[in-house]
Amino acid sequence: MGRIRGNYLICSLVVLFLVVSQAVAQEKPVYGFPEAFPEVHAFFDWQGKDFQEEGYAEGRADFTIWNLYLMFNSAIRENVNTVIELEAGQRDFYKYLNFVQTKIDWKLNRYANLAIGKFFVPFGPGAEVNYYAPFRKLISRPYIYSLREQLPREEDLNRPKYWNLFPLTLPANNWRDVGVGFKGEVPVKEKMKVKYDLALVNGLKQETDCFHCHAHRHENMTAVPAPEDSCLLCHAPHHRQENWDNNSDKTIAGRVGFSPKEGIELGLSYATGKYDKEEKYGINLLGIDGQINIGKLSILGEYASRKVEADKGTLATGTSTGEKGSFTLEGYYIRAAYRIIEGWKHLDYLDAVVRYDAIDPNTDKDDDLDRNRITVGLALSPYKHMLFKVEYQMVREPNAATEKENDGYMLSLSAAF
Ligand SMILES: [Ca+2]
Ligand SMILES: [Ca+2]
Ligand SMILES: [Ca+2]
Ligand SMILES: [Ca+2]
Repeated sequence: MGRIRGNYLICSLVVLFLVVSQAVAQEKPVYGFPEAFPEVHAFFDWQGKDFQEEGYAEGRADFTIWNLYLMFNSAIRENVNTVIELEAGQRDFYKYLNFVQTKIDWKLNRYANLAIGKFFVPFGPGAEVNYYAPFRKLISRPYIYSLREQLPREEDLNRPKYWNLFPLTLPANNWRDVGVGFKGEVPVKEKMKVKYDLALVNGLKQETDCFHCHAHRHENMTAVPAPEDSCLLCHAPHHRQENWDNNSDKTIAGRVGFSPKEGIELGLSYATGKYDKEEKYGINLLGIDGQINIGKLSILGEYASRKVEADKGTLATGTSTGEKGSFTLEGYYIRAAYRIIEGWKHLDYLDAVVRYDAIDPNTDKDDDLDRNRITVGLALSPYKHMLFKVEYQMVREPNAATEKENDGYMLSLSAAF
C-alpha cells in the first residue's frame, strides 16, 4: 500500500515537473540572454574606531559596517562589457542605496575604450582613492578626501563662514557622474607608456539644489535655507549631484599618466566646470600623483588643489556684494608601505604602512581646520581576498590656539568575492 502511494506521489511530481518546465520553456525572457554569464562580485568592510574626545565620532568607540558594494557585470560581446555597481549602507540616521556605476565599456581598438553611463570621474590615482576598503593600505582616507567626515558634528560648534559655504574636502574621491568617458594606453617604447582617461560629465552642483541637504540641515524638507546656511557644492556621495544636472554646463575632467617602466607612474589630473544654476561660478581641480613600487616597497603620493569661485561678500561676511571672489583648498599625502612577510601558509602578506598627510581647507585663513597627521598601521591578509588592518592616527592642528585631543585607533576587516 505504502509503495503504491509512493509511486503515485513520484508520478504526480514527474507530471507536475513536466507541466511546470513546459510552462517555463514557453515563457520568453523579458530581457537578458542565456549566454550572458553575468558575474556577481561584492566587498564589505567592518570597522572599529576609538578616538580621543575631540576626534572622530566625538571620541565614541564604535563598530560599523562601513561599506557594502555589489557589482554585476557581463560581456555582451568580446569588446563590450556592461557594469552595474551598487553601494548600500547607513551613516548616522540615514540609510542609502546608490548606484555607483551603471555603464557600458566599449573597447574600440587596442588604444581606445569608450565608457557611456555613470562611472568614476577620472581624477587622481584611481581605485585606491575610489574604493574605501580592499585597495587601501590604511583604513582612513587621506584628509583631502575625508576631513569633513572626521570632524566632530556638534551643532553648536563655532564654524567659520567658508565651512558653512563649502565642503572641506575634494569631491574627487569616489566621484562618480553621468556622461561619456574615453580612455586607453598608448605604448611609447618598450615598457614606457602613456595612459589617458578623459570624461565629459554633468559636474558638481550647488548643495541648495539638493533636497537632501534641506532635510538634513533643517530636519524639514520644505524649509528654505538662509543664504549663509547654504553649502554651495553637493559633496558627500549621498548629497552629490550624480544622476542629473542643475545647469547646461558640462564638466571636463581627466587624468594623463606617464609610466617610464613597470611599477612607476606619474599622473596629472584636472577638472573644470560651472556648478551653479546661473553658470556664473566655476570650480577647478588640479591634482598631481605619483607611485613607485620597487621590490617590497610601495610609495604613493598625491597633491590636489581646488579653487571655487563664489560671491566675494558671501564668502567674507555672508552678505552678497555681487562681486566675484574665490577660495582655494589644498592638501597632499605621501604613503609608504613595506611588505614584511609574504607567502606563508596562513599569512598571505603583512605590510607595515606609514602616511603623512596635510590639508588646508582655505589657504586665506589660518584656523584649526588646517590639519596634518601621521598615521602608522599594519595590513595583514591571512588569505587572499581577506584583509585585516589596524592603524593609529596622530592629529595636529598647526594653527589652533590649543592643540585638540583627537588622536585615535581604527580597526578594519574587509572581504571581497
Ligand atoms: Ca574614545
Ligand atoms: Ca553641470
Ligand atoms: Ca588655512
Ligand atoms: Ca591634535
